[in-house]
Amino acid sequence: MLATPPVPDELLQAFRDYETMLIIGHKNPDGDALGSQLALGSVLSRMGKRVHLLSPGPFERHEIKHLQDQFLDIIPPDADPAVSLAVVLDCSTIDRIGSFADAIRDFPTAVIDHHAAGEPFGDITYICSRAFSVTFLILEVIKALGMEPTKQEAELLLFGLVTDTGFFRHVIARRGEIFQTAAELVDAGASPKDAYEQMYGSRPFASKQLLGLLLSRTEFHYGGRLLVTWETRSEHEQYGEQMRDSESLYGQLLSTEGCEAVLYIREDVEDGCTVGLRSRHVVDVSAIAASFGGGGHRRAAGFVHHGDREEIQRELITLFAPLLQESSQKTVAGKQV
Ligand SMILES: [Mn+2]
Repeated sequence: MLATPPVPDELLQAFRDYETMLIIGHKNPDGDALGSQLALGSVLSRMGKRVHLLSPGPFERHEIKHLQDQFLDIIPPDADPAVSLAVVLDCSTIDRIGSFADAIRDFPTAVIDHHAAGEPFGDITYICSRAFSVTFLILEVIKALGMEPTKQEAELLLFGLVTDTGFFRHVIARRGEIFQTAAELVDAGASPKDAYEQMYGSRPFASKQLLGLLLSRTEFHYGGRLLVTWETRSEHEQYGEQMRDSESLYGQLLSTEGCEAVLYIREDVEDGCTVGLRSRHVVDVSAIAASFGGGGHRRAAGFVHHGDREEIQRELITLFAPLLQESSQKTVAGKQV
């Protein structure tokens, strides 16, 4: 078990010194970005700070939709760079915050993040790629400030932790610190049962139908080591972003016998598609995503491609050739084609 690096003193000092906090998370926010923002915002409010929570949205994931009301999509015009600190959470590159990147140009900026790949930015950084989630780091910040999380803050922090670890399924041996952190949060009032219900409970049946469609069209490459599926524009329009259950899709595909990596491409941006990459043991998908201007973690990464879906799909499949043992076999949903 390794200790997390200490929270930089200059970050703690900035939290004490600045009057106003602009807390910003990434586009297409998830439970880690929003949970970190809300929990840190709550702590800083308790310290007497004026807090603005900012998100470029869109709030499309099923489990976070209800949080939208608490976030602004523009910086309040009266925010003064002389007394305000911009705090960017869960972003390895500044373009992840969309138009806020320009808007905070004149503001001192702190960054708290846990991504392996990216282009570091900001005046004060607390970046730890070993951290399971940014909420994991926010708990360190809270303790370093000499405070304890409230029940609500603990719930938000646990929500980020279970989001980014697939409810602890991605945790490997000798990383016991995650359970110490989880225990602290549960003892502070967070409920894993409620967090599970929030993440996976009460999804519309259409999300299961979309999942079935994506599973049934899956292509097998390199003897089943690479599994590839996609969502067309018309399917995306038919089902909508809300019906997407990527977590279940990746879970089903990665648990297929012989599977090492998964590619899931969605025609969900105006002039192109979003590419999601996952791997089990060997392939560092963050390196692949980074070579296309994206980012992420070794086992989970992605990028946006401006261009044709079928073209990038072919290119990516070819890129996996040296990473997975070559085989000419190709099958659809388990059948040879
Ligand atoms: Mn995260």
